[in-house]
Amino acid sequence: MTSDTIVALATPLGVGAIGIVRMSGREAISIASRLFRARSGKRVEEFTSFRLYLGDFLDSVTGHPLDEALCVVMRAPRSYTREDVVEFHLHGGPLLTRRALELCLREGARMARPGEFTERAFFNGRIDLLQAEAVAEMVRARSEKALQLSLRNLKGEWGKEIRAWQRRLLLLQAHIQASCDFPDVVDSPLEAWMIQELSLLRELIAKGLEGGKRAQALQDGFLVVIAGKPNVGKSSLLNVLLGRNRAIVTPFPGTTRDAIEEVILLEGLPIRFVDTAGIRVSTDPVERIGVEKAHEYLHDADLVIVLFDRSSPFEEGDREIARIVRAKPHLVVLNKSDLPPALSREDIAPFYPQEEIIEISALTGEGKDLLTARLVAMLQAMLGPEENLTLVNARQQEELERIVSLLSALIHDVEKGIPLDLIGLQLDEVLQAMKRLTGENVDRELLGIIFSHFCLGK
Ligand SMILES: Nc1nc2c(ncn2[C@@H]2O[C@H](COP(=O)(O)OP(=O)(O)OP(=O)(O)O)[C@@H](O)[C@H]2O)c(=O)[nH]1
Ligand SMILES: [Mg+2]
Repeated sequence: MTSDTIVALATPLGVGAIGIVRMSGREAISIASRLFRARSGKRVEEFTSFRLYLGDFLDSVTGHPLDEALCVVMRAPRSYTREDVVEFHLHGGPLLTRRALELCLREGARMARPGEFTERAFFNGRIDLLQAEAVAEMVRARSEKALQLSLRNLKGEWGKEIRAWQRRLLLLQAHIQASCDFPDVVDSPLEAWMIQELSLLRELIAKGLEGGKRAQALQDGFLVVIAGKPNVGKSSLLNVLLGRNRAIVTPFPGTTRDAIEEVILLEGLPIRFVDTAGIRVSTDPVERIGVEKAHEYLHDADLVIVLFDRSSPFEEGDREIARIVRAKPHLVVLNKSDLPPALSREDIAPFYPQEEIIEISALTGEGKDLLTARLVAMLQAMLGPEENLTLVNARQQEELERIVSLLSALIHDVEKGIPLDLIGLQLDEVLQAMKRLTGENVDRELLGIIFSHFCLGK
């Protein structure tokens, strides 16, 4: 163990029931022994690993106790970082925990960088890069489903799958090597089998990638955009869906100018609902920016709720909306069902042949349950069967995409009859990409970027 000793708050800075200060590294135990006096009289150096001791956290400057606290030692290599780790559990006040942190620094620890504990766990071989990334995913999980998926990755399931692909590639490589070295001994032609094997692998990886992209919605939330011309009740609908008055509602068209985004869970699915400015041609510069933003959101949306006002006649503004949204997954909704109708289903039907049209009243809440049920059903369908879902973050997706295209090129070259020694080199490239994926072979700079996205103290 050659690393210096790092320290950070493991709990958020603020008022809490407890605040945890965590240290890891060579000096962790000796620093702790200068800062903690156990009630039992036992020295920190003698603490049993993983056992909590009650005592006083000492202010080493004044010599007085700072707080009554618990201390736990987790000795290397059986700790999160595989180094000696010490945690102090203090009463959770921001002043108190900050002071405790300062005292650790004063005694020789240094402030940890974001994600540095997990980084050490990775460098010391306790977890692979996929597991380290799962920790970050877990912390930012927005739904229970995402939590379950990140736990699977943390337990190494995803890594296992990738390593199984790796092994198949290594086997191929061994065969290529053998037939290059002993062309006379290896008799059966390798090419047909190789093409079959590579195609199968490409299919498996592409499937994993596709599932990963779908699963990402469970982490980031499905982007559901409410769109319509001004005054149809978009903001009212957002408020009804959220169950609280989030957006300003007035009888004046052009009320909402900025996009308003809120995340809620429906049947366990995280949804980012966005209320947008009513789409129209406006001379007001602020509203114009709002309308532009609405278009951007429409472009990015996973699903659009196209909203019409049933109480006012169908006109050009509505036609415009219908034209814009048709290409996206959408739900057609007629609002203000509590008022006498001025717009008929026949007006809208030509734009949405064969589609269900849902009627609601954002004022009374009538029809809301049907709308949310349809919405959830559509999002579930987009998500697909949950058993093939794996959480694949952006970095991993990028690497997998590269692997798929390398495999395609490789298959093509084998088919063309390119000499096997060259094929072997290409295969090597695929294996390198696999190693970057799991972190077996990844450059320091990239690792720095990955871990810097972690929260402090993680
Ligand atoms: N009677 C009735 N009035 C509604 C209903 N939904 C909305 N309204 C009214 O319609 C007006 C416009 O509602 P908003 O929710 O502000 O409409 P909007 O689409 O967000 O409008 P902009 O932000 O201007 O684009 C307000 O006076 C609402 O009270 C409804 O279901 N029934
Ligand atoms: Mg509005």
